[in-house]
Amino acid sequence: MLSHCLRSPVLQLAFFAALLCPLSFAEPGPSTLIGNVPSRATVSLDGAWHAIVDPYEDGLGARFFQDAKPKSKSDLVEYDFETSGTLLVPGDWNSQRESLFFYEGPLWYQRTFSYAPRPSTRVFIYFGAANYLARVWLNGKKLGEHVGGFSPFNFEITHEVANGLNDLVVEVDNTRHSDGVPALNTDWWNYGGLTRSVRLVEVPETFVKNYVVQLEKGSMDQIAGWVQLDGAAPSQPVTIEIPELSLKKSITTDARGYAEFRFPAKPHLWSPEDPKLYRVLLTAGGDTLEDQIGFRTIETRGTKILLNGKPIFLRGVSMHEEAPFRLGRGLSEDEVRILLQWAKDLGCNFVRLAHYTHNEHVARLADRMGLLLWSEVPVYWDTDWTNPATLDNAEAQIRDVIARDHNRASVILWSMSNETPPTPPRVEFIRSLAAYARKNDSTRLLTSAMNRVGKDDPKNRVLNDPLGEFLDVLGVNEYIGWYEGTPEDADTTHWSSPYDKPVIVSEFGGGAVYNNHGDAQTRWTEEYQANLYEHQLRMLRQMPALAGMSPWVLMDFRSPRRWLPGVQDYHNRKGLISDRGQRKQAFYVLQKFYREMEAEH
Ligand code: GCB
Repeated sequence: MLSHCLRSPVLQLAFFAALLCPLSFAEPGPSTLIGNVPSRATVSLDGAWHAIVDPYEDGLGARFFQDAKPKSKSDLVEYDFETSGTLLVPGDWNSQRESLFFYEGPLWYQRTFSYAPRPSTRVFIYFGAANYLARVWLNGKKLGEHVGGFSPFNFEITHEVANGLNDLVVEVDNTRHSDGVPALNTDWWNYGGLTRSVRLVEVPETFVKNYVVQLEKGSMDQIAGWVQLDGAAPSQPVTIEIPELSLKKSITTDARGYAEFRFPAKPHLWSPEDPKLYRVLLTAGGDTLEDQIGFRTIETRGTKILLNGKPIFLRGVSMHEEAPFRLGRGLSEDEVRILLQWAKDLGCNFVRLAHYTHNEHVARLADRMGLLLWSEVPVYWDTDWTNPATLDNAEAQIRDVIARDHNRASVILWSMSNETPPTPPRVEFIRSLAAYARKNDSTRLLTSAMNRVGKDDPKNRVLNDPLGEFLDVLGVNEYIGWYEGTPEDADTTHWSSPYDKPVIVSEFGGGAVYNNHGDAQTRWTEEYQANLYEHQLRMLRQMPALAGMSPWVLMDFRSPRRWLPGVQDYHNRKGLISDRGQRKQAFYVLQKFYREMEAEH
């Protein structure tokens, strides 16, 4: 990915400048990303874009990026964006056109925009995400490429953007690859398209590219962090202000635009019960950036997770980035709020964002609503463990979500992977990925959802995946009562772990069709699912080292590998809530349990 993005000379410079930065407690990393774009004044390019479906990928050879029109009556041009129909951005194409429901392959987007360049202003084009490969051209000139369906990326266009009308063409290709991240098989819909907002970001010539402002690890009275400037005058005074704490500090960046800071402060601590956010202002040169930041600590001690120094039990639920009531990607802030409010109604203080980076509204809303988050990269099931390019790809994805969300108090866990086999190459892959994540953010906890447990005696399960050594928190997915045995088997199953670390049961559950009733032995009934939850919860109460759980899953979601007609119809039905917002019986079983846990902790 990096090599693709580095085709732009400006980004190359930024990249090598960033590489020179000293490694510290939270190094800025080689990311070319602009941080905190949602807080900047941007020009939205969302709306209807022209779209050409190109199943054989002939558009490259036919030079769609030139958006040509016949110059004469006899001129042959075999495509025409203007008359090819439109698709909404942000959005996936699968749920916008019936003919594209199962479509995987290349599709070309085009739109024009007017622009009036302003003096001393740099312009970037920022994509919230495009699944999976994106190639971008402006006025016929290639800006670069990006691989990875869930991370943001940007290209500088200061010297490419025209005064007046500009023509933007983006090829998006959601073909799956065995060496991709994720690889070939997933239990979620491979929604293709420009699935998040596209914006123009204007910044002064030298600007705040990224920053971290948070409590220093292990401290409740020191705020620490770093600022990275980008531009021709990288050495500048930078002011960091937190008006409510009457704090105003100035530092000066070095020749590479980088500075660290540390100063005493006693902020009121952020927690799910009291999600206090402070207005934080960063000023450098002509750039002022505003953020809303919560201050909290997160650490582990033995088998406990400590938030602000006190043990916390994570009452969670897993969720996909799938829109309520309509299914699909391209979620608005209001749609994210609905999902997070459902989690709160369930009694949650924690949400597992499965299985990839979710959109940028989520962590911001979670900061405001008081929800802790587990954020994951899509190293899912079979991955090309020995391929260095695959590891680079996974590293780029974790690097970019860290660069996007490292100021969000809600995010406490970075998850490296989901359900991967404990073979030596996989252990080595995830060990490297975890080391890389820690280098980019040493303040948060690392985890993985594991599912291979020592099962010599199925009644005594041992969480002994060798990966446990490199993680702070052990995630475990188990499906007693659904993929193995009966729900009652949970009553006599015991768990242990050789690691003195907290455990989160990151998945358990079973499928039910809303309003399908029967006895508790009949699959797909609400009664079966509710009974499964009853037995699971009884078992989990006895589980030593249990620090939290995120059952599978908040809402029914689309999956290509769920075929059963009349029951699944290409949906995974393990939701506690249907895709139409109806709550199943198991929702109330879990809600009751969470009320009890809240009272006990
Ligand atoms: C799992 C996976 C999740 C699936 C779920 C299921 O173990 O982690 O992605 O959707 O099981 O429903 O089978």
